[in-house]
Amino acid sequence: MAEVPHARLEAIRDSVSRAVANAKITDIHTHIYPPEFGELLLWGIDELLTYHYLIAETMRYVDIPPERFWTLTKRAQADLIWKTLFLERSPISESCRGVLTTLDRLGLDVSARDLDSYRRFFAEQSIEDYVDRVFELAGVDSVIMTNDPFDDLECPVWFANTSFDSRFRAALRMDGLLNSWQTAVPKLREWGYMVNNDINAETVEEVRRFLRDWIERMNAVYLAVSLPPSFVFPENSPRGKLISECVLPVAVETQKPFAMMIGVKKLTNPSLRLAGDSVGKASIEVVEYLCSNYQDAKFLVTMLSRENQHELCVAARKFRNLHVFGCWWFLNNPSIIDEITRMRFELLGLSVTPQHSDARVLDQLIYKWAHSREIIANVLADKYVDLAATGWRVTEDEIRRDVASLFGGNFWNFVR
Ligand code: HDL
Ligand code: ZN
Repeated sequence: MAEVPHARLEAIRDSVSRAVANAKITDIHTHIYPPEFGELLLWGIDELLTYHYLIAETMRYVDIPPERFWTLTKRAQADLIWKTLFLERSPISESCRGVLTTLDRLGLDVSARDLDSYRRFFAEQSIEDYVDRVFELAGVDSVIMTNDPFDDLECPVWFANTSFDSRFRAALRMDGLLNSWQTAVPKLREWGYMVNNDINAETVEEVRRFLRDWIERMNAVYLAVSLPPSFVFPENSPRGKLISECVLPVAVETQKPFAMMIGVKKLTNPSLRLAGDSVGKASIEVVEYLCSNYQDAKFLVTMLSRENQHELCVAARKFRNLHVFGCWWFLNNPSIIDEITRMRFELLGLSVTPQHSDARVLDQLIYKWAHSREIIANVLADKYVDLAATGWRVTEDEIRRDVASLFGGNFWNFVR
């Protein structure tokens, strides 16, 4: 074991910090939209404060029922959240800290705690310029959206053939199709797809046509669905049949990856609405089965339960058509990002996409990537320091090469 000079260790850490700080990121899963999508694009301090993560945290303190909270205006909700989580107690949670990181990186005086002055700043922004500023501050050069044909606000945008900012790429989100088939049938029929509740041969062909049409309409980068902890496959259910007869054949035919986001328990507390979802440990066997039995399909997988992470890494060691990504939702916290990233680098080397932002509010790109870059850079530097102790000397170019692969390169190679 070579004794590594302190100066060499510092040089390694500096090189990694620079490479990660300068990396141009592809954010492979978000819920943000370009201005052309109208009110689907959320931005500014009141949207930052009413992020559903902060609503859940606020409801733990305030003595008003959720039903009453939902009657408040967005501004009144933001005022209550600001008072409750930021002024009446220190904002130490990751979601609270994120708001402050964003304000700070935008050049606002966080120490002033002056919500009205922050509101005045955002009111002065033109959204077109502001999108550029957010992407620049976040160091992001493209984002993959979450695009749901069954969303009544979003669907018309696609039928209007609106052209929009090429930094925003689409992912065809299939929850409406796969997780609520009975509701999907009338909509599909309204759009001219002659489907029946009974998934017979004609329905299979029509759903395949629906998928092909939307992949083309969106120029979708991948197909995605969120799945419960109870997800099993194969399964004699509408979801099981639709995945095996429609999604997988079209994914293979188009070579679009099938992104499975597994482990969400929807509406554990319905009164909290979007903030009411929870997490459960899912079956890694379903991932192994799919990767093993559909070797000409490509699977992007992220799992929501911390308890699934190690077995997901091991599964990825067995199947090259499995690409692991992100520290999703309840995992997107410094202590867990650190743990999961170390586990992944140790088991999978650089063959992962360690993070996505899941940003719902445009400005969140700034904090979600500031926080994650710091953690991922620290873990990566530790790994190069471990290498240095063997006598291996990694060059600056090699560090930049490795970092580029983690922050988008691996993803685009997998997608192609
Ligand atoms: O299903 C998903 O894509 C999740 O990310 C949900 O949108 C969730 O509400 C969320 O925003 N998590 O960060
Ligand atoms: Zn998401």
